[in-house]
Amino acid sequence: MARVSLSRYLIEQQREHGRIDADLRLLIEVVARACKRIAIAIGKGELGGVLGSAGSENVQGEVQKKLDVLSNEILLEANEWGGHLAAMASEEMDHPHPIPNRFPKGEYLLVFDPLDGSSNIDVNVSVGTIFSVLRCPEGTVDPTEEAFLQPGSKQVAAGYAVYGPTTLLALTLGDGVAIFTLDREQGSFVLTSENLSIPADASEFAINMSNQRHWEAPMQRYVADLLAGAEGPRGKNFNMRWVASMVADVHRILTRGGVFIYPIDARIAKQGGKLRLLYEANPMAFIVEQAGGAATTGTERILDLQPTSLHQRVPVVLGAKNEVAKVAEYYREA
Ligand code: P6P
Repeated sequence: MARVSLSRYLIEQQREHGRIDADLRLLIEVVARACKRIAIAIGKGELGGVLGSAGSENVQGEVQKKLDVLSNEILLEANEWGGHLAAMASEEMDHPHPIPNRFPKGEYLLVFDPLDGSSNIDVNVSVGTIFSVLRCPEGTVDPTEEAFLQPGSKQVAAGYAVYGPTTLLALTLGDGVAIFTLDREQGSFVLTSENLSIPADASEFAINMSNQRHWEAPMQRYVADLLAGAEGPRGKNFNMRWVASMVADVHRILTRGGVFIYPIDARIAKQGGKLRLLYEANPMAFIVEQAGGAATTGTERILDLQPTSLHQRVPVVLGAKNEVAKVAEYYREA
């Protein structure tokens, strides 16, 4: 197959499918370039002096790793001059980041988790960057938090980079999902698969079992039935994986199927869940649905949720559509 670079793919999406305009094409290329820089920084590890904590906390009250702060700065710097954005928001910043007045503003909003799963960095496990693109509401001059509070169904693009044995970029523009692999010699992302499809049934589930005693009863029953295997109500055996890096877990599901669950539990009920709606659940839900999967809170479609705050958290059940529907059955029966 002739090598199709990310640039060529985006040009063709613009020219042949009218899916994107020049500003959105620039946005995706700039984010991909930023992800290359993040991949290089991560790849240096201890030799780059970038491991360990930055000695600060983010809005989530989580200790920031040096790479969290560095990745955030790389994405801000890469995107502020291009004239394609009205504003940016990030897991690492309390409030939206305005485009400096010295640069032109555009019609898009970019929201991202610059380095997801960063607790895995110091033990050399795959981590990633997740991003979501929205249109800035008409007539908004200085976008505040409210401009970002749009249902995930309004996303015009979403994607993630996985910094693993290879660096991959997954991207949807609303017309299927494409995966690009970073050619380290050339420094360019090359199309390596498109029109991904998640099998409707799952044989593998991903959940942090150590929280089992805190889950709601329907979730406890659902997982107990998975664990009961062929002799149990499901009549088949299931395998389990938990990387504790959402990007790595979701990428596995996108490429070989399964279901990923971070449910509400008694410890985190008051905060609404663990994963953030705007820059984890929404982009991943868009990607998973574009690959024929489903993404809910357990009962509600994630892309239909009306966000109420920038860093809002929600429970997440995503992946094989029949398995996601099965979880909802357990909740309905309860
Ligand atoms: P736990 C990483 O911190 C993250 O936000 C997701 O990437 C990941 O799926 C989840 O939290 C892991 O949470 O409770 O298993 O450490």
